[in-house]
Amino acid sequence: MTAEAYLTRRDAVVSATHGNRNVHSTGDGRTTFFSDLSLEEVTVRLHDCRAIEAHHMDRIYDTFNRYGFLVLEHALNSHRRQQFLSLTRLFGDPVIHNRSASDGIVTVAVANNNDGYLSASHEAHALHTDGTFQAVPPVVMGLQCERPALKGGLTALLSSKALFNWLRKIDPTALAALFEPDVLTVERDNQRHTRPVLHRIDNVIHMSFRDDSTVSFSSQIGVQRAIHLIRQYFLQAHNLKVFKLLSNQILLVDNSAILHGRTSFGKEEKRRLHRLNFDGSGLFSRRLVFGFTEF
Ligand SMILES: O=C(O)CCC(=O)C(=O)O
Ligand SMILES: [Fe+2]
Repeated sequence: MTAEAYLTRRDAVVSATHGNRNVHSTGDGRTTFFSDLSLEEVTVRLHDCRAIEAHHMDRIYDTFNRYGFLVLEHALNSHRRQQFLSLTRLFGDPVIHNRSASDGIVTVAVANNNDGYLSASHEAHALHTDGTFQAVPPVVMGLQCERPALKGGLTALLSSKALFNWLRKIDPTALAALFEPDVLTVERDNQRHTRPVLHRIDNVIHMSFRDDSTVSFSSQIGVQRAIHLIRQYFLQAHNLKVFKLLSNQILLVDNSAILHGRTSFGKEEKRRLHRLNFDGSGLFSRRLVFGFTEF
């Protein structure tokens, strides 16, 4: 069966409006994860991303919907860029970035003149979601590894749902403050944007977060408490899944439900990744769910 036939055979998923786009936002069934999550559980191995068989498609959707991310490993060692771009069929159109090439891909490697962009440096990139500068952030974040660092440059992922549940338990007032419209302001180059950290559409919650030199937080007492707690939560190793993304592996993440980051690595390392973010539009992405529900 072709992938198209497989998809059209399935029932439609109820959709909700996310920003000005129509994406499916039933976060039901999102599983929280911690450091002990097995990588095997979230890795899908196939030959060529340009020709995905139906049973692989099944695993891609199941894994993404369950955990909010997956690692797609392609055996084919050539046509890497084309393979990555072909995933627009599954995850939606490319979201163009200040630093992207015309096809939407950003090269993540050390550049001498990085203009303050962490992705072009060897420094750690604290846990964040992509596109905090945009009113509607990219729905899916993709990172393809061409060459990992020999030492460091590890990927860290964190379940926003697990963080949410923890905050609700220990400080519900601080948690509620994260829904205020002016929690976080990001500023870089000529871009500036103020936004909430948590955003609810019907019963589905979406998270946008960043905490580095480009960011300032509202001085509201609840927000200040929440940020302090979030930073504490990040420091607990148990809360982070940390691993090395290897050559020919593509990490695909629900950018509204998972925070991602990376550890630092040596300046001289030849680490090289591609980043491509997707807008969640199109026929295939109807199989995907985004965000998370409260319970
Ligand atoms: O270098 C990495 O592994 C991640 C980079 C990143 O998150 C970004 O560029 O936004
Ligand atoms: Fe990122």
